Amino acid sequence: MNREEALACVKQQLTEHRYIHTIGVMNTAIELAERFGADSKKAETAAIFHDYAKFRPKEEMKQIIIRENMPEHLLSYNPELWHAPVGAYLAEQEAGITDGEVLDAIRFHTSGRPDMTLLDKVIYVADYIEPGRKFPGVDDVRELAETDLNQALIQSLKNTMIFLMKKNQPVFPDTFATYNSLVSAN
Ligand code: DGI
Ligand code: FE
Ligand code: FE
Repeated sequence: MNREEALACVKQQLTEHRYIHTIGVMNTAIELAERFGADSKKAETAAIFHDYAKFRPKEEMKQIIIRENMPEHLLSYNPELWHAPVGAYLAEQEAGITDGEVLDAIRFHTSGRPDMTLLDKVIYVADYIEPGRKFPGVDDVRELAETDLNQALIQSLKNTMIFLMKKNQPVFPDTFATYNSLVSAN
């Protein structure tokens, strides 16, 4: 599947706003891949499909999580987390994406995971800093991403956790585990 075919495939799944976000993530991910030495073609594909499942009904995502033996604790946390693992599954089943590294980058684009791959990091950070994002503190992350992908990742994880905690919302344990894996213990 070339870029145009992949974009046409996800466009049907997304709102106009989310499609524009996806284009932003794609361009940013390619830029970061080139800067930090990741595979830019894999970055392009993972970015295009990263929010593939964003608008699936919650009940459908829940059934897929159960049926496909995905981590059950996902169901006890914010349903916003579900579109990442379900998206990896559907990108394979429906869109025929088979590359395991690409599927993992989609699977972990919301929570991260301990010991993220370079491609995982590129997609996570690109999703956070693409030009359409207006989070408080996003410009600091954009600046860090000019030179240091890990620092950009740590800062975006921190911002997300602080954002959730300010709203008294639970933080998914995998997000904490990702953060912990990136900051040294001494
Ligand atoms: O799908 P996007 O909006 O492009 O971005 P995303 O996949 O990073 O989803 C972020 C949403 O997930 C945001 O509304 C916050 C929510 N969320 C809820 N709990 C957690 C969480 N995000 C992370 N990283 N960790 C959580 O524990
Ligand atoms: Fe997402
Ligand atoms: Fe996204």
